[in-house]
Amino acid sequence: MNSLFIGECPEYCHDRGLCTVSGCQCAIGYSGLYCEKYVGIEPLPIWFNETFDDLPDAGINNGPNLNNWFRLSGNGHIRHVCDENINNNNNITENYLSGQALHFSAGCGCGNVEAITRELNISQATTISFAFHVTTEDNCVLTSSNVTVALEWTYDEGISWMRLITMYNQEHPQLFNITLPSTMKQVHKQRVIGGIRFRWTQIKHASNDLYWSIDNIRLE
Ligand SMILES: [Ca+2]
Repeated sequence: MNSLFIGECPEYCHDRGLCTVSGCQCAIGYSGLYCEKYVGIEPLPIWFNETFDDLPDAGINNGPNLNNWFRLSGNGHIRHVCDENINNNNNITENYLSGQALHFSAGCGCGNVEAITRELNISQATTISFAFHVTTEDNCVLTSSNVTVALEWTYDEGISWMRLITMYNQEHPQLFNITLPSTMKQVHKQRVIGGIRFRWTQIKHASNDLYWSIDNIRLE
C-alpha cells in the first residue's frame, strides 16, 4: 500500500517534477514514484537556446518542451508574437521576438506566473539573453501599463532565488543581455551534482488585460 496514489504528489515530487493526475512526471535526471532518485547519468546541458518556434500551442499541461523547462505556472502557453513588436517609437525594425513566444496572462489569478528552466551547467557560459514584451491580448498594441517581471536564478532547487534583473513597464519589446555574476559561477563550481535554474517570474501587475511574453532565450 505504500505506493497507493491518492491524487496528490507526496513531497511535491521533491520539487523535481510535475504533479499530474497520474502522479509525478519527473524532470530529466530524476526518477522514482516521487522523483526521489537522482539518475542523472547525462551531463547537464551547457547551452540553452529556446525560440519556442517548433512547439505546438498546447497550453501549460502539454508543453512546451519539458526537456528545456522544469516548470511553467500560471497559464503559460505558446503563441504567435504580435506583428507590432517589430516597430518601436523610432520606427526602427527590431525583431526581438519572432515566430512564437512563451506568453503569460498577467491577471490570470492563477497563483505564481512564472517559467523555470531545467538545471543547467553554466560553467562555459558568460551571458543569458532574452527578449521581453508586454502587450494587450486582443490587438497586441504597445502599452505603457504596469507589469513587473524579474529574472532570477537558484542553485538549491528553488529554496532561494537570486535576482538578476527586474523589468518595469516594458512597453516596447526589448532584448536583454545579462552577464552571469561571479557569485553564480562560484556557487556552481562547488556543486557536486545539479546546476543552475533560471526563472522569469511576475512580481506584480496593474491590469487584467495585460500579457507578457519571452522569446529567444540564449545561454552562451
Ligand atoms: Ca520565437
